[in-house]
Amino acid sequence: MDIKRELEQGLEKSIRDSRDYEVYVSLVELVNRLCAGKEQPSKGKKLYYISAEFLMGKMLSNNLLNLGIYDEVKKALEENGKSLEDIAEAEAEPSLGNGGLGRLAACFVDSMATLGLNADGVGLLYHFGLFRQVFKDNSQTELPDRWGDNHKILIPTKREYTVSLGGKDLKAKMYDIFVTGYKNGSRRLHLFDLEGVDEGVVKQGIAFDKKKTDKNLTLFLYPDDSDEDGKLLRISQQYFLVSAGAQMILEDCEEKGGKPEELHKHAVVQINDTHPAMVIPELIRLLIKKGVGMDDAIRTVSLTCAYTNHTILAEALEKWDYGLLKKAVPQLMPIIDELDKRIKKKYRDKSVHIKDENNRVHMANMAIHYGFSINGVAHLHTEILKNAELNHFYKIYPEKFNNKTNGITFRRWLLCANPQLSEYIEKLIGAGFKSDFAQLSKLMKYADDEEVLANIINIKKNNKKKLAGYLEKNCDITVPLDSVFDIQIKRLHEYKRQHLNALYLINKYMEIKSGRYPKTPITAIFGAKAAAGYVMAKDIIHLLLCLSQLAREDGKVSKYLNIVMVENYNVTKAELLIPACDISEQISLASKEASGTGNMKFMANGAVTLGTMDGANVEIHSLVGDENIYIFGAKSKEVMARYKAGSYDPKDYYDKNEKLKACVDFISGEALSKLGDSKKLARLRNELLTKDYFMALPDFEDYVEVKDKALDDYEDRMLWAKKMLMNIAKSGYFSSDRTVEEYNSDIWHLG
Ligand code: 26Q
Repeated sequence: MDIKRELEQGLEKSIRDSRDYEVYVSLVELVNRLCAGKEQPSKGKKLYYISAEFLMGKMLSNNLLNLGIYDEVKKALEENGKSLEDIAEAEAEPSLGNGGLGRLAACFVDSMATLGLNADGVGLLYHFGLFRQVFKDNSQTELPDRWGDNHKILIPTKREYTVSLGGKDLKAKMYDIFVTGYKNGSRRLHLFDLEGVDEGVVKQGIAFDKKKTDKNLTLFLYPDDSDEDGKLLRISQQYFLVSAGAQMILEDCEEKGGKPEELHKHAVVQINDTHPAMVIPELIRLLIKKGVGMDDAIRTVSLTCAYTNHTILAEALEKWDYGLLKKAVPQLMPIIDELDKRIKKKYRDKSVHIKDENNRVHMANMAIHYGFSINGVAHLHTEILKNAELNHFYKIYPEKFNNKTNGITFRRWLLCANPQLSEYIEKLIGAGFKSDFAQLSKLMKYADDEEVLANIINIKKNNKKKLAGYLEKNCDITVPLDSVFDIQIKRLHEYKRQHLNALYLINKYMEIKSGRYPKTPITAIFGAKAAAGYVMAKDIIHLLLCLSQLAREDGKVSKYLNIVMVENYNVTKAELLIPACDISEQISLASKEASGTGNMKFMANGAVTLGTMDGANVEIHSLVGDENIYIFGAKSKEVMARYKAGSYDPKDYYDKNEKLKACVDFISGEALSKLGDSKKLARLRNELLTKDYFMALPDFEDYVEVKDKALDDYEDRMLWAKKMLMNIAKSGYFSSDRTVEEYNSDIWHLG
């Protein structure tokens, strides 16, 4: 292909005379043309992966790689005075997700396209995404993330559907994004947008009139739901997604000549967490409208829908107030009533009912009863679902429960994010690993090869240099290149325990102040957004930013310890951070992190995990062995027993351990209060001392000991490099191609 000609035709001028953004647009148009020519035929049964989030990340480089024209384009641009890297910067990252669940959905659509499965993603088009995080006075503030302003990846379609909300008809318009498969065809992600949505209703920050659903419905992901209007808006968004989605699915079925009552033969719907669970009653309602009887409609839909659970936190399992549901979606209530009635008739056990005594509708319960599969996302998580959290359901439907350990797409997270490492691996073991990541295990034979180890150390150094350059330019912070890069990047949540890491850093700070210096300087990096209404999470960000300033402004300390909080953490930043990491922090309270997927990305890029026996860390541990991972803290059984006993008191640990006491007190002490808001800091300390719901204090001592051991081991660079290599070599299991193949062979059964 003559790339220059293709691009210049679109540009109507030379590449050289065009601005980066213009070249970007012309490249997107080229990608879309190529994708349109590679669309896979929709034959046989089709999977619809329905999700409130798709955290796609920038798409251009990944698409060029998958289409096999990355090098060609890069060369053509260079010959015409442009750099692909600069042009990729002109692309805004689609802000259609929040965290792991959304990124998982994005990895899955990549794998589906690569494997050539008949499968589409179905989601919403949020104009302002979650929010753009801006730090001010060491605190998080939120602004609309205007990612769509310059976006050309959206392809308008002719499809539109009417959705009734609160008795009013709204129109859903469908846009598509092409998803490319690696050396294979392309597929589509369908995103619904509200016709007539008005960006102008957002006034200050991310505040807007929540009542104007006909104007605001597709502006934000997870709008604040602390009041009734917010809850109504959330319900409305969810229904808008599932109603438009369900209409599209039935339309597809009809187009293929399928009868409505045989939907399960033509479609399978994977429900990503509870957010789209209303698709079940909506499909039933639509089938009944088409003349199918209630019994048949329920049976067909139950054979069509499968549910993935991503959490065991009770507060994250959605329960909607019956009265609110009735206000937003009165048409669904007779169906929900019927579904509930049938369950109540069969089971007296209240824990499996759909409508509870407080008139709340349990979305997960509905999805388990009226779907044919429920899966957890890592071995431990599924075991906990079966044996504890959802045990009552497991007893009724043992055959429905299954595990699908999460995965990541190595195309994005290794090939694109870390080209130097990827090329080096190719030199060592050939290109086969690029389509079969299990082949990374061939690297094992180099575990004691000093030249290879020296080379991977060198690649890591280059990635650190690139990150340091970015931090210097964008965060105004200079980090020593020879320091150990210790990184914790994920949503801010108490169970993920960023504050445990903070307690460690406070301890390290005090050690340095008392003249005990680490052998190698430490660069601790965080990236996290806190939900706008989550006070404790925002207080933890405040603590991290104050600590960062404290260390930065103390010349004696900053030689040994740097603490960096990256603003507006997103996929693009993850791609820069992960390849540069030495120690991957995966320190959730055991039993609480369903899987984690960042842990897998770090591993594939040669970082060593410091973590608890939680989520997929357990599987990483059994793959790499004790030697190549740092495990600490209470195990899940112990944690669950502690909760059950109900006798945990953080004070017991605080009083017993001088070091811990000093660290906890430091939070609200003079040094930090001078830099921040003493009320917030005191509130955080008090919370830890009186509640500590996620048990950071009991794990503190072990965390400090094991982390210091990791830092000590880092001193022997060759030994460390061997750990890096072993992690890379064993990471292939976590390819999302493997996960998606398992979904297909156990749940979807696509041709
Ligand atoms: C629920 C109720 C009310 C408001 C919001 C929510 C809500 C919103 C988002 C609940 C959950 C989420 C997101 C969850 C999520 O990202 N879960 C992560 O999923 C990953 C993929 O399976 C796992 O690896 C992570 O362990 C899990 O935390």
